[in-house]
Amino acid sequence: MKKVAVIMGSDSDLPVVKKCIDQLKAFDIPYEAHVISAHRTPAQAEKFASSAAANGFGVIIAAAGKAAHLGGVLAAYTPLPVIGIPIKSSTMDGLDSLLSMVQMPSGIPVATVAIDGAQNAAILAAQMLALSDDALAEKLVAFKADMEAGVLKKDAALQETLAQ
Ligand code: RP5
Repeated sequence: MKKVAVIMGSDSDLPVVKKCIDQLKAFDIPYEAHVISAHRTPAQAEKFASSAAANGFGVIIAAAGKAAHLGGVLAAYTPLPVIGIPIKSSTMDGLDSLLSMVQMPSGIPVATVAIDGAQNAAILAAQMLALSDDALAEKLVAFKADMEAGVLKKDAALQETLAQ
């Protein structure tokens, strides 16, 4: 299976990004995580993204806050799909990060999840890789079934509470 690259702009993003890494691990998806900044280490951002496909990656996840250009810069240097996680890291509650990631010009998409939506980034990456991996596709079906069972259980508990 191809690897997922989890790139964060700063180690201060890790508490949020950890939810993404945990979900990738739960799906047994091989990954690498790195701190690379679009602004502080632009040469590394170019180098990593330019060689990512040749290095066995299938998807890149980019987490960044404030003027969050990381996803866009990585996407500029690779044909791989890039998923952005806008981090709520500033006085603007993450809206700055969200808009910096999602408002990409035509030709360079960044598939942006919700502010701090790290788990969804991992699920979306899994769905992309599952297009060519039947075992992973089965794990995604089981994941959805578990979610459904969890909600049904909560509804049953609610009905019991309301009936008292
Ligand atoms: C962004 O600036 C990072 O992704 C992080 O969310 C934010 C703050 O970085 P630090 O100053 O904590 O390193 O580039």
